[in-house]
Amino acid sequence: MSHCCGSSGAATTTTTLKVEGMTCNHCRMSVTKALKELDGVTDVVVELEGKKADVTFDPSKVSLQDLKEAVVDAGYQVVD
Ligand SMILES: [Cu+2]
Repeated sequence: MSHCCGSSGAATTTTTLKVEGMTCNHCRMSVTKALKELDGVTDVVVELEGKKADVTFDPSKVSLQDLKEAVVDAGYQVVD
């Protein structure tokens, strides 16, 4: 009942979201937390000054749209 070699299950990808509305460190934390709470998101790096969020996620578990919605739900805007 075991698969052959290959220990890591998740094939993750990284995307960068452009986030508007973050003004302080608290905002950065809010966006980070909102994204990290999503199932399938493995890493989040938010840059306040760069107005962006680098998100590493498993696309089989969570979609880009889900990421955007999480940011919007937290009270910020994602721009294309
Ligand atoms: Cu703030």
